[in-house]
Amino acid sequence: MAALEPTKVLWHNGKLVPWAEATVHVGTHVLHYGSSVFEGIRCYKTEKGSAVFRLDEHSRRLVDSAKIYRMDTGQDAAGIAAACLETIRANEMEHCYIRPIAFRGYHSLGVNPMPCPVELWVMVWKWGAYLGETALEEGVDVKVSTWNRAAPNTMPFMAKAGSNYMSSALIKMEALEEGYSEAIALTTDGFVSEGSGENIFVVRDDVIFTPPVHSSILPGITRDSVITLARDLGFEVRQTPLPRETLYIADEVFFTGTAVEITPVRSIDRIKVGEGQRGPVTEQLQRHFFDIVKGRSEDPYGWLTPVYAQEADAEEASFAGEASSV
Ligand code: PPE
Repeated sequence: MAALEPTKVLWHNGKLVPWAEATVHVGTHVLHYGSSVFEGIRCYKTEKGSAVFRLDEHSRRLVDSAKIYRMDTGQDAAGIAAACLETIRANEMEHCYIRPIAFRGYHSLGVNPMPCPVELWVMVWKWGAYLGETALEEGVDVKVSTWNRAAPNTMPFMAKAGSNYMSSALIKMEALEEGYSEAIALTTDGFVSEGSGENIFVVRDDVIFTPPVHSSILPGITRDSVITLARDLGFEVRQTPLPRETLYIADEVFFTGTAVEITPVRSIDRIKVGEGQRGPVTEQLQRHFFDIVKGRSEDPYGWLTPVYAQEADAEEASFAGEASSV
């Protein structure tokens, strides 16, 4: 993975701070106890200017995650969305990944996080293909992880919390060490859950299946977008617990997520998925998804928030005719 490239500024509790000054003390609560919640959002360069994908839904999920952990960030969803837009504009990004993060700051150490002030930051950076350059077209080789996702009422997976990602890191490191791009984790009772940073979908006989929220998944916003797109394209979509072996007998399997977008899975545990290449349902969903996020087609769901709205006319002129491909 490429090293972070500094941008000009980060947003911190309402102020813009230069990149090099965006630091914390080693005594900061989050470093010891993982007390953070965060989001990952993409800003796309569209044919009508830069636009953020589902900004309101991501902002709302951050509010929800903070509420689960009794954190007061000082911002509601509208405030978080505004902070994201301000950070993109201050850094003059055309396209980027946006990471708002709230964490328990510096005051005292000990498990109780309540005395520690909550800090809210937004950083942005350029993030390309998540599972490699060829993944979107050719698909990825994955395994079923030996690590399960945590059971319900252990860690709240509906919160996008930093601490959940120690589970993800175990899943990811095992996969990479064994020569796979990614791994799929099961729930503690053996049903399919999700990848280390992605939701998963299975296609069989043109019916699309995905694990339900109670299968220890993060309720992904890309997952929700794909369910909406698929239903509007006429597919039946079922959110139902999936036994592990449904992965091996699927016609198609694909991951969804902000970073991974829609990425086909071509083998699982060295067993070919379908023909061992991107399938037609995955391709159709990718085409509709990328047409919307890149502004090549209408945005019937209102999923895009323009970043430089006041410059919309100028943006339209400068981006006109610039076709980008998946
Ligand atoms: N499950 C997990 C565990 C997860 O981390 C993500 C996003 C998803 C599902 C999909 O959610 P959504 O982005 O709302 O569709 N993972 C983010 C972070 C990846 C990282 O390495 O950091 C992402 O895709 O941005």
